[in-house]
Amino acid sequence: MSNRAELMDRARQSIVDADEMKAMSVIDEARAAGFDLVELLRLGFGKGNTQIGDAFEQGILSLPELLYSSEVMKSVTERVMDSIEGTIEKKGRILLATVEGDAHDIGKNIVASTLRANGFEVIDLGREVPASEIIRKAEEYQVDIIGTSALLTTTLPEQRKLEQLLRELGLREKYITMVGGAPCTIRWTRRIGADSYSEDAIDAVRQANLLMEKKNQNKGSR
Ligand code: B1M
Repeated sequence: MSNRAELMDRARQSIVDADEMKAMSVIDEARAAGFDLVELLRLGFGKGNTQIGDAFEQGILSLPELLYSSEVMKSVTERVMDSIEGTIEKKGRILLATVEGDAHDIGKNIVASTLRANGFEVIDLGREVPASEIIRKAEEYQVDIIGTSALLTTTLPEQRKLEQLLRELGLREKYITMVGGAPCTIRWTRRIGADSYSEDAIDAVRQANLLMEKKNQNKGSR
């Protein structure tokens, strides 16, 4: 019989080791033992996800290692989310995309997995997505939040383009906007009129929680 703390640690380690087989067997064991899979995702696998992001930033982890680990995190998140589909109430629906002209999606994928692991429904449009397409999909899926990632100083203006287009279409008040990516700053966020900036995936969850709380309070007071 597996002990909870030991399973959590094995989940974390499976992401650090980018070991998909090990990760899947931890999910099977946790399910058989009746553990909460969302908690396993958040406090076990999620911890590994944060650890690999930090290790890359500190130069301890190489880029291919980061890629392999984030792919395992993606599979694990999908597997857990599929198995609990419909059993938990989602905190909100978030659309994520890397902006047009930008092929960097490793960080955005980590943000997507972390948000999913923390109870958000995420519609991930992938990378190099034009602002018009982001808005079209936001309308189609009736999302609460639109989040964009930009990794190049040359593609950062796409985040401003999204804000402008939303305003032109009279949709700016309908959506909460979140921005992120290495060259993005709080100053830039204020300058373009986006609602929120997050430094990393954990911060993105914190911001999304706050923004949804605020949205629900406003709904309640109307
Ligand atoms: Co590119 N690249 N790259 N690259 N690349 C950078 C970004 C660069 C800093 C390298 C350098 O010069 N030192 C530089 C940008 C310089 C600049 O503009 N200031 C650069 C360049 C110049 C380029 C090319 C132009 C190179 C060329 O072809 N001449 C080219 C552009 C291609 C294009 O986009 N059209 C290019 C290409 C590539 C690859 C395709 C080879 C590859 C991307 C593969 C992929 O993503 N699928 C790549 C990579 C891997 C990098 C580096 C090495 C790593 C980026 C990364 O994944 N970081 C990068 C240098 C570096 O950072 N050491 C570099 C790890 C990731 C976890 O962090 O993405 O910051 P990050 O995400 C974080 C936070 O930012 C935040 O949370 C994440 C998790 O903690 N976050 C959000 C991100 N999005 C968020 C959204 C949110 C909230 C938080 O809310 C919505």
